[in-house]
Amino acid sequence: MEKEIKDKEKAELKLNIREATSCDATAMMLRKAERDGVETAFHRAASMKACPIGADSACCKHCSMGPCRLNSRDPYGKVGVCGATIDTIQARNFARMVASGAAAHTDHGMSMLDLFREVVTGHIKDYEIKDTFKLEEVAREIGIEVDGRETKDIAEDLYKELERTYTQVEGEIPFAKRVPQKTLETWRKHGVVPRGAMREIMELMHRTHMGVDQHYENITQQCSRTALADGWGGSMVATEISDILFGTPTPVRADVNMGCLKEDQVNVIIHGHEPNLFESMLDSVNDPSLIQAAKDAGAEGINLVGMCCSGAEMISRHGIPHAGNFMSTEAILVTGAVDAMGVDVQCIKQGLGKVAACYGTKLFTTNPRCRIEGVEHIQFHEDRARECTDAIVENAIVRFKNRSMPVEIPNIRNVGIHGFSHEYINYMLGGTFRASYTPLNDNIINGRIRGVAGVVGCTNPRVRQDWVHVELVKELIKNDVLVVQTGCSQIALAKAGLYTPEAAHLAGPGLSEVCETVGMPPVLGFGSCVDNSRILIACAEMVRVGGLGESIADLPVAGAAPEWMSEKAISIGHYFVASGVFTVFGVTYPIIEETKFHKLLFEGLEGMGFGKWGFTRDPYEMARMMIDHIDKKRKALGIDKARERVLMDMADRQKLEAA
Ligand code: BF8
Ligand code: SF4
Repeated sequence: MEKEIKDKEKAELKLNIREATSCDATAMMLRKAERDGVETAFHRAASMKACPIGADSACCKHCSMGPCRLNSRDPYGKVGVCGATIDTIQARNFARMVASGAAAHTDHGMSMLDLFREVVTGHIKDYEIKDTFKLEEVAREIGIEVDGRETKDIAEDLYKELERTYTQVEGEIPFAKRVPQKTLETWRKHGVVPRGAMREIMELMHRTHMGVDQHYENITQQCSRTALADGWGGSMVATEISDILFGTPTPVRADVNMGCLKEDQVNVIIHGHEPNLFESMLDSVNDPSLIQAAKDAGAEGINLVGMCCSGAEMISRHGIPHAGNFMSTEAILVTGAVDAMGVDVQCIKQGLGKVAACYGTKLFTTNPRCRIEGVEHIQFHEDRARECTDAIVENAIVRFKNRSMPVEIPNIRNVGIHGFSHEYINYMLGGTFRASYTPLNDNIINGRIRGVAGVVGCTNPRVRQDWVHVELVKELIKNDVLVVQTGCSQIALAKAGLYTPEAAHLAGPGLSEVCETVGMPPVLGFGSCVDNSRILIACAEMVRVGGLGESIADLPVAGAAPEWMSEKAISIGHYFVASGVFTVFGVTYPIIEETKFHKLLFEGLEGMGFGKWGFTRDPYEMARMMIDHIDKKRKALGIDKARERVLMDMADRQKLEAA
């Protein structure tokens, strides 16, 4: 009897692939995985319920008098052993997510800056400064003398100045100079202008230790300061230095989806976040001796493909094909076509090791920060970068030669235009001779473009992969909201075919007119998650150009991470909120509704001049919330000429449900 019940439970928890993903290629590979007896994160999510206490953030394990578990249905009914209230516990848990997410982005940014220093001093010769124009622009913006000076001298000063982003113990971070004056005044008033990221993260970890900060408002203040040290600090440095070293993206046609793999070629995937590894791999796969070795092994050539965020940077900068987002990283190995996968840091599932072993794919970790038990490590050294990436290719060639299993590649590829940047928007809308945001602002003021939405972030097996992203973005553009994107969300929409100028027909009349005039898609991809800093800069530029208010909080803009999963996403969400943007998350929100801390994040912060948080799992409701907010801002700006929101009609809904 007991066995029967267990079997029944198991059957109930079986993965429903149609419900798990709206990505056809991933679905095909999940079916194959099941035929092959291989388990993925989708399967584990289906058979393992999320812990309900953790999901509500109603538990604290900050000391060994606990862990203490409060009741989310009666949050004020009891306190922890030390007396910590539900608001303290939730605020501390939330703050530690921000600290961890911010640490990930800032450590990545610092790695880029370390590389930059070594390139400038001439210690590293495998990389060089590719975009001197951008170098000068960034230097000028933060007050470094540029005119008549040697590139090397400017670069040295830029390094010294940007290092303060991480290390300075007092004073405002360099990119605070980019923040609109009124937004900066709000930050100063509330004591949240970041010092160095190391200092902010350290203080936040200290304050969330047992028995330190036990006022949720005070914890939130340091939480905002730390998140801003990420957005306007660590992440922004990562983006700017990567542009200077590897080139600022300009629009480029490129393919996404698993069909980018080639059966007759040696397939190499780089998955992770730091572009230095990927850039070196780009050199390796173009090395004539390695190409010859691949040919000698019977391959037509070497095929390099990206995944996740460094992939999103490489599609933007070089048009390197991108095979899929976070929830497809195990599924793609199921094709049997991946000869080697090299990973660096962040969002690397430990489960990859097992799936790779099942299909004989050579999986390599490369960064000392990220090792996986049972997975081979080839250390990546920037001063001899090719050693690591050449070795990965050599291993891939061996694996190609010995492919023993049948290969099955979903024949799905979606072409699109990627590689937008804040600089290119300037140029695209303004033209060469009057590069400026004025046309964007004008189109917002005249109502053709209702507002701008950033739709970003992860995919998560707790919701149907890509579906919330795609439905949300379609709804937004239908209502004339221009969408800018990064990370896994960008890839979800690219797979859905929205990265083509032709997708303008899905936009409302105003936005589609702008898109058709300029020849741009209604959805613009800005790159990886650290490139969310491009969206901050775009917001600052919209304020600077004028006509849309004096602070970021005045702009008709909104943000969303509808399928978020990582702590980095929480840090990003909070720096957008602290910068003045209404930001809506899906999946789940780790705070109990109606608690004081929840009210502070969802209402109180807005009254202080910041943005605010929102939450819903429903993409249509999410779009409604964002559009209402945009309309509220338009009204406050006096540019609210009557606009009717296009509602999804019954026929549309039925079509969707049948799909
Ligand atoms: O930094 S969107 S799943 S890959 S965390 Fe990760 Fe989320 Fe993807 Fe990139 Ni960003
Ligand atoms: Fe419990 Fe307080 Fe210790 Fe947290 S810090 S585990 S609430 S006693």
